[in-house]
Amino acid sequence: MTDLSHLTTNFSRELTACDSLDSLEKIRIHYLGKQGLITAQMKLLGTLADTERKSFGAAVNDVKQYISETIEYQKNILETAAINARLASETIDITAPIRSIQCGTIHPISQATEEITAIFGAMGFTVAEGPDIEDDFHNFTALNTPETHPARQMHDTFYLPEGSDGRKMVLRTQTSSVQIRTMESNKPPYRIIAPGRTYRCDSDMTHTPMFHQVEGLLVDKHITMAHLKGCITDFIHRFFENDNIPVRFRPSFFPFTEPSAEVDIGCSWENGELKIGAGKSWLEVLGCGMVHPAVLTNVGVDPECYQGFAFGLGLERLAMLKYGIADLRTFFDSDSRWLQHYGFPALDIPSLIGGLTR
Ligand code: 2NL
Repeated sequence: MTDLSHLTTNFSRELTACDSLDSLEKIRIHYLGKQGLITAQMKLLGTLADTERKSFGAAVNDVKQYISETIEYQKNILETAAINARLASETIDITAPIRSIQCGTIHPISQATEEITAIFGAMGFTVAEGPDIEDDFHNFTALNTPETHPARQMHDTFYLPEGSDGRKMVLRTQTSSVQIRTMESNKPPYRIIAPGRTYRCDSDMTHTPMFHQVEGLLVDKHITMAHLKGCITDFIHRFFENDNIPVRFRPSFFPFTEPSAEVDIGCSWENGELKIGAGKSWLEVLGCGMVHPAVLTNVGVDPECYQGFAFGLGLERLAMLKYGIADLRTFFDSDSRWLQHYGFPALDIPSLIGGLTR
């Protein structure tokens, strides 16, 4: 049996010295814990005679209640003090300037892809995709490109090292290979566009080794060059948002189309500034033609039953013209200031059904 008043005095002294929740918890354990001083006194009760147990038990209980209530009270005081200290140290300076928030933007190439996809989407074209790494057949042979064609030469095309299967693979030089694959694995009619990356071994002011194309293909019964001209003219008017732009089809040559044409739009140069839509000059914007019968035969489509047209356009060039971008190479610099300036807000993508919404 310990002198309870001695125990209480010690407790009070310890409590006075206690100034943190941690040390308060140590005090609680010291008195009320499993091995604590009060707990030890409670355990002692069983060894006492009845009369003694009654009075001492009541006394121990009183002290125990006093200690636990005092600790609880002190805990409240310390917790409140801790909160007040935090509130005092964590004040918010509402006069401080905000941190600038920089939102990402849609790259002009992505924007142009979306706009072009929306225009052709409204005409019933769907998007087809295929691999960037192609075999010789899908990139050249199926497209009626002669073995001697300059496009096949080493200096125009990125050839990959020959694999163990001996297959000659290339980085696709146009996205036509996507349309070849679509025709191989589906029955006509076809009405697809193939946007994507293309690669040519070329690098100067107006060429980058990787660039973007959208190719289109429409094959059905009774398709004529009039359909081609109408489709391309409508596209140009919608893309440049001006129905009065003069459009000119100029005879040209591609191995995969016959006849073939290059398409120019009317423009003028005033004080060195390009104006699209009127004037005496012409600007080439895309190439097109009626799909060569040999190409249809190569993918198992009977050219006696089906005809069609195809076109290919360079996205960088069209984006430069529409958005007023002067230098091709800036597209690929990843300069965030350039992207802030020429990029588009993320929630402004034209709907695939409604056409342009900008
Ligand atoms: C250009 C010219 C063109 C095609 C691409 C094509 C695809 C198939 C069949 C026939 Cl599967 N033709 N594509 C046709 C004419 C021109 O691109 O100057 N592109 C930038």
